[in-house]
Amino acid sequence: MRKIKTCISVEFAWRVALALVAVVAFISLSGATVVSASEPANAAAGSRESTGPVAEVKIDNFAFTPGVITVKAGTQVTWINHDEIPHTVDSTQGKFKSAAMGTDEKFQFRFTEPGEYPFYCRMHPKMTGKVVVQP
Ligand SMILES: [Cu+2]
Repeated sequence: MRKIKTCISVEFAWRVALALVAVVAFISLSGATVVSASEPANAAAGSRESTGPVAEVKIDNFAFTPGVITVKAGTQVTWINHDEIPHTVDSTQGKFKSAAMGTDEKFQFRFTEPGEYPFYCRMHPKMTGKVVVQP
């Protein structure tokens, strides 16, 4: 009888040990999950920072300012419409094309290839500008 009891308690001890191992494993796994969950967030934040340089072109009083902007390859250019009527940003080479932007709306495009990128507003074709992308 005593032997059986011992066996049971050994088995019970094993179960407790296994349960502890499982709990420890779960904690370390969830710890790993937390780490891996925060890593992409950090990576995303990092990539947001490492997205490279940014530049801004304002649209004000039917004009792009600056009219010619020179940036490094990889720069993300943001156009912001400060007028009270809609404007667009259209590449004359068909490289990019914004929707009609209302007041304070933005359009963004990343220039990865060196070159010259003239653009205009398709609602007011006399509104023109150019992005010069340097290597
Ligand atoms: Cu316009």
